[in-house]
Amino acid sequence: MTIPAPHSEAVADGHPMWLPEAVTGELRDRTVTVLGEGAVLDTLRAEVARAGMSEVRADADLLIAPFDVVEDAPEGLGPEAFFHRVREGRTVIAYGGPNGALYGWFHHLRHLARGGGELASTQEPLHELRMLDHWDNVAVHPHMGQVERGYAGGSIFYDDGRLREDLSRVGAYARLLASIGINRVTINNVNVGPREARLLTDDLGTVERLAAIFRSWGIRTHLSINFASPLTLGELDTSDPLEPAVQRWWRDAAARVFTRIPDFGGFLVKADSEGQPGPYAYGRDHADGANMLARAVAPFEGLVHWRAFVYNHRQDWRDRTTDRARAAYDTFVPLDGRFDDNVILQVKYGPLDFQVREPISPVIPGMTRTRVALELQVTQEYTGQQQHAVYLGPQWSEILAFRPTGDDATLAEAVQGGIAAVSNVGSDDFWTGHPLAQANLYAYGRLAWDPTLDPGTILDEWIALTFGADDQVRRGIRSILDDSWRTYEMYTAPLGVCFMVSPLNRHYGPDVDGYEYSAWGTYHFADRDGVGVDRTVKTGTGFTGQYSEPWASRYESVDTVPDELILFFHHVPYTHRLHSGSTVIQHIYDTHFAGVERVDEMAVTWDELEGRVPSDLHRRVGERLAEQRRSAIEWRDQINTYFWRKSGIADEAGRTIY
Ligand code: GCV
Repeated sequence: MTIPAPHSEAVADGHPMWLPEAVTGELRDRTVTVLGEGAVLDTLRAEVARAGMSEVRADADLLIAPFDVVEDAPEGLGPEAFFHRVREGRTVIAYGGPNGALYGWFHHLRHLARGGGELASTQEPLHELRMLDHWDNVAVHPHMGQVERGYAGGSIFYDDGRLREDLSRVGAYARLLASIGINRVTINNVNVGPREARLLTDDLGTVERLAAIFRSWGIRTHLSINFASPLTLGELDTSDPLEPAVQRWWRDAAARVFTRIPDFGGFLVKADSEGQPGPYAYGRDHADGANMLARAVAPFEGLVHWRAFVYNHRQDWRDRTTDRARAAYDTFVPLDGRFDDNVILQVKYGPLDFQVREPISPVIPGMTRTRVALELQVTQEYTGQQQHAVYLGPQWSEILAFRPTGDDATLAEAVQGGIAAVSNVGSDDFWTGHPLAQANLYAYGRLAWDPTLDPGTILDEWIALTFGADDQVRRGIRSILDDSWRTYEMYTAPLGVCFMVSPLNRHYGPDVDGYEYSAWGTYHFADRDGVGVDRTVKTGTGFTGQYSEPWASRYESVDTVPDELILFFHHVPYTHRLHSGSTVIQHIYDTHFAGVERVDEMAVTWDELEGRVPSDLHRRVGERLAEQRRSAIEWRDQINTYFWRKSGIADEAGRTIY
């Protein structure tokens, strides 16, 4: 089908993201039969009506019906599965349960947007839990604002201390999430302040209203809680998890929530992490803390997502024996086997903090008797803050395809507790600040559904659904985004060394030594001879020993460590020769010059799309590309100059270094 570019679409409420009205154009005046009842099917009926289809009892162009009433439908599949067949002008969407029906419908829209044609496809998500976490504060935080690490305006939920009156955007968002298969949302920041703690008590009405919107799109709502609430809300003088009064407090709190919101998902907890309270204050461990909460929600089939992001953020930089990368494994692996079944340990993909390049966290394969969830960051905290065009699909795809024990299961298969990620949307007209960052949200949902999808194909889908069928637009955006993650890596911190971001400017832009003498445990140890962190068992912090084979040995040796991670695992001389044939110093110079050149090419390609995409969107992306270029040059020049001054080794190509 041909979708006209949505130039003139009325978007009083902002750009529609990837489902403009035009997407359903071809379905107008066609007939449909929808079988089944319930809130989600009501939503689906409203969807088909919105597309201009009319419901008929029989012989419809599109039949949406449960598996058991459709001939040839597959058997033995779960409630989120669907079967989608287009044959001789007739379409069948057979479903396992209401969510499957909705997912099948959106699969059909994707299919039409990409040209349609005959097809027969059965789909079921790999994971039951596909979650988005919002770091939205109800009250504006003095340092972090309305949305912590948010780069797209305010929160779509809250405004200055209260729930927004107009929640139409939340409805539009829930629809978009359903279209990519997200079925869980956490509605407040993991750093839970006093105002946010009240969501669980006297402000439950807020949760109830948001949950009602999400529910109609098959999405269950979760809440971040503050572990010290029994104490800080003034009701008890302790929050010791082994204290019966504390256990009762949480049981009562859970009962209140589930009475009002029977499909409530559960609690997300950041405990004993970056100043958040936790069980340590009472000499208890994370299993004590997590199980206490898990038992409070268990009668209602609720879950506790307990985060593994635990480390000493008050480290002395002089102390070379403490390694932040080791912290989560050292803390949690000894507790493996002690967590209740409804506890999910939520682990960031790398051992540090959502860097552009990190090895996989060894906690994930290390916890074989615990349900573990993978945590990704859609919001681009360390990847350009939605000022830079950085498509993260390839990074996530690489992470999901990693084989932690060599040839056995992929990481995607190993995470029994599903996938979670921090959302990137806000009140901005384009939802995500940088309009091209919408592709990251889209890709996250698609990969959470099927981790084996190709990130390029996912981009094609997003482009078709967003901009229509103009092939020049498709090729242009593909050429800008396909390698943009690697481009960003090229002009920022090199070879897996991490950080080098500005602490003063909220992690945006370069500051090579910004964290070097800080308490945060993120150091690069550059000196006149070399750079990198020795995390080997033989001479370093021993972190490589937390991996299984073949990775433990591969990371331990400079001869076998992958180039892109060498500085994460080793301190090497600037003259060390990489597998690529280049020396470390020359690699730094080359990639930083080339990275900026690639940004220049991105800007030229974007200019050529003028008139083919909505003009306000074209302008916004153009402005962001100009900022990306400025920032990339700053990165290039600070990094190159820093290492030239440290090493005294000139660039072989004689380019300008200051
Ligand atoms: C919500 C990083 C971010 C913090 C964030 C934290 C976390 O440290 O900078 O803003 O806090 O991760 O994941 O808890």
